[in-house]
Amino acid sequence: MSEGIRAMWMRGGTSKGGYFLASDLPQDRRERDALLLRIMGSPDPRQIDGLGGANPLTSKVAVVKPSEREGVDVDYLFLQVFVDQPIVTDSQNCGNILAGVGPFAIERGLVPVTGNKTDVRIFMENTGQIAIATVDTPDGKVNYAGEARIDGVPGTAAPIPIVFQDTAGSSCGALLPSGNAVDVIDGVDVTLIDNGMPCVILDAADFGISGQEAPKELEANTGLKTRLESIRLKAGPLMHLGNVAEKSVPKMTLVSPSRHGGVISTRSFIPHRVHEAIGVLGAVTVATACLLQEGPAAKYAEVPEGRAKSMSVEHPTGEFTVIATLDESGNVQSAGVLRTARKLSDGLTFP
Ligand code: NQM
Repeated sequence: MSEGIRAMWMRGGTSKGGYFLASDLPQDRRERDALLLRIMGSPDPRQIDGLGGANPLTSKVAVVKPSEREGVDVDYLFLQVFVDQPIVTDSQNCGNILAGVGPFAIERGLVPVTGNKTDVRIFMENTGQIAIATVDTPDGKVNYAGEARIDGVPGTAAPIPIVFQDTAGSSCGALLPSGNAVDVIDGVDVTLIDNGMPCVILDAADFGISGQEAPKELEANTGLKTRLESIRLKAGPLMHLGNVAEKSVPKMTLVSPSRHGGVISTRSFIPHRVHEAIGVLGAVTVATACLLQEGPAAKYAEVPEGRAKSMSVEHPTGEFTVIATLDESGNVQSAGVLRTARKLSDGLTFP
């Protein structure tokens, strides 16, 4: 039996996964991926022989190392471990798992505590951008308990505000990679957009649904899923993502008018299961689509006035507020979000 691999398991935002120091994993990518598949118990829809939770939202990995970049504390590589296929991909970032990176880096001694709050500057390797997470650190160590509440997670926890900068075109090279606010694919108007997460924004009404359905109901709608996958495979090359058949991007976000006072309502295929809430950078990207002149999101969006916009994106288990700060040209310059995280276990895992 192996001597075990050091891993911390954490809830990060509305996701859950394993957090590893890069130095605790094999350098060789194939060896590393084989190991992570074993640890998660993939490929298997139940992940019965591993720590994965049988859902893409609970089959995630953060690989963290001290950064050599000027003004950056740590580098964070996100890996999505597919549940039922032998695939580990770095083709997407994850802002939820990101929420645990600051606490993890402090716990592992990569970042010193600087007072009651400690800012951790994180280079997100998947997309090459910086996020600044503020971690609650009274008494010289990470505190996880607190009063912050995020929809999609029961109870409350210590707040972890995160600010993203310059996320436009994170994976696709441009905010609107096709050059258009609206394209037509399979006869449907779509917005192909990337402000931190490549997303295809679609009008739920174009698929004969209200956009208020529960995730399970949407996942049972095979006709809908077939149409979305056909659009997604065509969107991939238009978004400069190449063949996306085995990639977890772009995400497919169905929008409809808000029902609870927010800017817009969403249901997100990520890309084959339906998110119980919405991804962090997914929400930033949808909020940005709401600010365009045209497109399925702009059509329904109720956008607040001012250069610092508090934009509430509704999702199946509540809402997600993005504080979008616009520059003079009306482009999103930075986006602030609130997340929480919780350390669930720390020890050895035996692949
Ligand atoms: O968009 C799920 C999640 C995510 C991604 C997904 C995320 C983000 O909720 O930043 O957080 O879309 O695969 O963890």
